[in-house]
Amino acid sequence: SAAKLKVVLTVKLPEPVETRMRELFNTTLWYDLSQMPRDKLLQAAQDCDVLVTSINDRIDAEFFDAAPERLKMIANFGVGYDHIDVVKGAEKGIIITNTPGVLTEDTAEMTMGLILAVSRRFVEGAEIVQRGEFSAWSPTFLLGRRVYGKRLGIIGMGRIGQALARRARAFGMSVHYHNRKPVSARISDELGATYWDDLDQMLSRMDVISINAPGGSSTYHMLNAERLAKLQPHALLVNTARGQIVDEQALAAMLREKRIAGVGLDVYEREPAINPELIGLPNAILLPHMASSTIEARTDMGDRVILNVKTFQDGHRPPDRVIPAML
Ligand code: 8YV
Repeated sequence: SAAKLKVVLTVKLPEPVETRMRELFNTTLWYDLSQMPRDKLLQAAQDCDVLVTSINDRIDAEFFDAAPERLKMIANFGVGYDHIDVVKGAEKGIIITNTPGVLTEDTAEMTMGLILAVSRRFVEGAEIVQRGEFSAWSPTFLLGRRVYGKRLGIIGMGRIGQALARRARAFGMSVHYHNRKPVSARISDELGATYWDDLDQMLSRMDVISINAPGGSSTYHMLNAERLAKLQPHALLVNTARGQIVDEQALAAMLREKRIAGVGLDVYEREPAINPELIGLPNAILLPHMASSTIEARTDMGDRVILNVKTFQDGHRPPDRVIPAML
């Protein structure tokens, strides 16, 4: 069999995943749970065949320019790869892979959970109990809004958007979506989803908006101040995709001015920093990028990374190779 590749991990992976990697490859761990300093990242890439990376690392043009001949593959632990300059990577002939499919249901679950939590004020209620302030019930206490019968507009109808659509239907929502193009007739029939070519029109007609599109330059500030202004004052927005899709400053202003009723956010423009104007608002549920944080998804993501690296080590084309659209 082929010689073992030298694999460097820039982030700690679940124990069973690391154990398996140590068996299959010549694996080094850079045990750094927090953001790794830039020079450390560039250093990590200096002496390996494969770099296993995550959203914490910025794999940009500078990185690729500094990368040695030896580096042949970047295996991303995650489905989104907007932190990787895939065009530059392709120019340098470096194979880039991601982990699609294995965190779809988990992310859709969390998104549906956020829709319910924001609509029905779970967090405000839980905090009242924790503070010992549940003193009496009243008919007008913590009134939320019913999810059943509401219109959900999904921005980005890929795997995760579709998984969310199925859940939303089960909760009695009508499903609408905006996407670069309509989904196939088969999927559209199954989901009973209405396609909106015009995002502004969809925004102005929905009760809940969920962002499930990829990040990167094609969706950067897709929801800018002007677009956000199309939302109705009773509308809710949830984002479990990428923070850069929304102008966070404009969103905070909308919330403070009550031009939107609530938000559920798992992702931010400058993670892990969060715009301070979003903090402390009762109608904003803010989560720390945890939509795919399940034991099952993390294990499956690790298995997917292993499959990609192993396939490459065996001299074949890795299944989850990311190819820049423009090449
Ligand atoms: C991860 C994600 O937590 O897969 C993605 O794109 O955002 C999350 O699942 C993280 O990005 C891992 O790198």
